[in-house]
Amino acid sequence: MKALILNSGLGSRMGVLTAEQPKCMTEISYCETILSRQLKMLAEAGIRDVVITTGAFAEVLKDYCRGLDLPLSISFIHNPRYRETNYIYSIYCAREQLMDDDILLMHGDLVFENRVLELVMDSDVSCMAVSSEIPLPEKDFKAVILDGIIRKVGIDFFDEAMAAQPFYLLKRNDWKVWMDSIAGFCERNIVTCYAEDAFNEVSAQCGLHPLDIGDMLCSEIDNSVDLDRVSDRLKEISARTVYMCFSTDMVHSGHISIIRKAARLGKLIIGVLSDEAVASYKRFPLLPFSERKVIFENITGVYQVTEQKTLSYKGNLEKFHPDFVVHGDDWVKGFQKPVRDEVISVLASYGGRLVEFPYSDDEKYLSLESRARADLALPDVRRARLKKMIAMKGTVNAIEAHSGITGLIAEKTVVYQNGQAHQFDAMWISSLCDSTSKGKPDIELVDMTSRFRTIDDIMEVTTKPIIFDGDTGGLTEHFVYTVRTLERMGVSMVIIEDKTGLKKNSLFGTEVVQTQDSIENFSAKIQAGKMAQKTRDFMICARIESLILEQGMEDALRRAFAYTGAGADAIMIHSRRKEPGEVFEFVEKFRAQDTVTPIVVVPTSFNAVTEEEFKAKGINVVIYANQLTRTGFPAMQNAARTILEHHRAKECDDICMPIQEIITLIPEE
Ligand code: SPV
Ligand code: MG
Repeated sequence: MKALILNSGLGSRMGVLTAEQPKCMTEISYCETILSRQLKMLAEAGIRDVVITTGAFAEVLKDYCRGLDLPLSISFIHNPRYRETNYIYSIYCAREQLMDDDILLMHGDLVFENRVLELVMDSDVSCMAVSSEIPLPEKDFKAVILDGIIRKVGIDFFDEAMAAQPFYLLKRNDWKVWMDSIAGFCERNIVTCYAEDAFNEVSAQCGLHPLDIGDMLCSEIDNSVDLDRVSDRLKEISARTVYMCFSTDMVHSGHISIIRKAARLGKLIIGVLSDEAVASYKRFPLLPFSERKVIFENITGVYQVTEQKTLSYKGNLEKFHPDFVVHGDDWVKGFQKPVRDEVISVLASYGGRLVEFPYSDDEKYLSLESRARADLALPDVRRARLKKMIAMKGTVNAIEAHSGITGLIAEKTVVYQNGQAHQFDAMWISSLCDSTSKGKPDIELVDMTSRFRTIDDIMEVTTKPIIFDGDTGGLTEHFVYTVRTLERMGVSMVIIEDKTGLKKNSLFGTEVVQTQDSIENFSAKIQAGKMAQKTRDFMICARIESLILEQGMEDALRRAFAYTGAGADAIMIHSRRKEPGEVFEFVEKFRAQDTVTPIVVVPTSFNAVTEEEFKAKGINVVIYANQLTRTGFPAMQNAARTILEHHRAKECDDICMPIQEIITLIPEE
């Protein structure tokens, strides 16, 4: 596409302003002339070739254009008869430069806003800018429209007409028809009329469509009154702001292209989603907020970058009051719809507008995302993430997984509530559930090799960090090997409990015989584990069973400080009471002396407490230790009973996942 700018006119109605230079060099805003503004906008929109017709002060104009130093190849075509002819003759002079291309035609005194340029350039058909909102002008151009096609353009038509501006996109075939007509006029020396008179003779073959630009700025400057009016509008336009939000950590050409478009609407403020919001919305960001912010700050066209702490735009919209919010049209439906609805209502409250561009679901971008996910599963990346999550969110949650499929449930389950997304931060490989799924009691009977196999099954299909239930850790001499293996696999944390001998599940409490280890022995085990690990990321958490075994708060606290002294990276305090009182008392007393060591809880019995309440108390990891197992097996038992009762499977169908769903549940990579 080539741009053609007609600058051969004398501009005599501009008075002194055109005494020494062409009209297009009139200043319209600070440091900007009509022409510099046009050329900059064309260059930014990707136009490379421009033809400018010249008349008076041709050399002044050429020097000026060169001085602008824009990435444009400009051909200057002089109309030697500029005093006695109209621009129909200038176009005729330039005809050889204007063959075989789509032409963006504009008058040299036309000032327009970026949205107009974008609409005209994006048109699939030949078009002319018209306005349904501006009253018909007395003296300026009007377009007569019949059956959706422009039949005539001129100043004397008032019926079936709309106000029109000399701003056209002409597809090459339509342009050829018009050009031939222009040539016919000029060769008959009809050179003082408008080029549009030549168009009117061939309009039926041109297919020129009206493009309604409403009240957007697109105006010629004929005199000083126009100049003042347009300059005022430009001040208003240059103060406009645009807001966009990004969660991405991999900026690609699709993002750049939408940023470019958005920046043409005004000063672009980008909200970069906080790490916490990104992690809850899709996955842990590969780059932290601080780095993502710097990337956006350095993209051309970005005016300001700010943090958006939630998926909701409300806070930032109320703070910045942008004139526009730009987004892809993918959020019209789906989980982001409530976010969009809220944006629309906040914008409506102060008169802002939402601009949506078509969303590109390009294959190459999707594969970037799946590569990022694959990276998250690498041992080093996965292992380090639990610590980062705790630092980032303060409190993280984990759900039990004991197989590939339960791992996938932990990985993929997302709940959207009021424009917020919630998902689990990590997985807990419970000894109870791992044993149960193998039909065995939770007494350290399932050996470590088998437990590692479970971890591997889960790791193969997931990316989230793993907390491993290491039971008692076994003999210290064995525990050091366990630590090394877990660390190598990419597990983030092992939790070992301070029991010895035949371990039973804590939820039995004192109903069964269980022996607590001595502080010395257990501390030595922790120390040996810490010595064995190779990375800084891996965490050993000491689980205190004093409350379970009714040894009292003092004992629990004494152990907690001894274990952290021995190097424990975190403390888990366990309880089987329905009320959280003793856990909260422990946390309060522990926090009075230690504000940093993460505290872990497993609220199987005190399950009425919410994550927010745990967070408020200073608890950092909340583990839902067995809920998938406790819901999955009863459903299976029910199915088995139903079949036995009916001697067939039909009655079971209602409680079964459809065959089609089960065979497509796991997508092939
Ligand atoms: C497990 O899930 O195996 C645990 C937690 O160790 S509890 O069952 O509460 O002891
Ligand atoms: Mg256990």
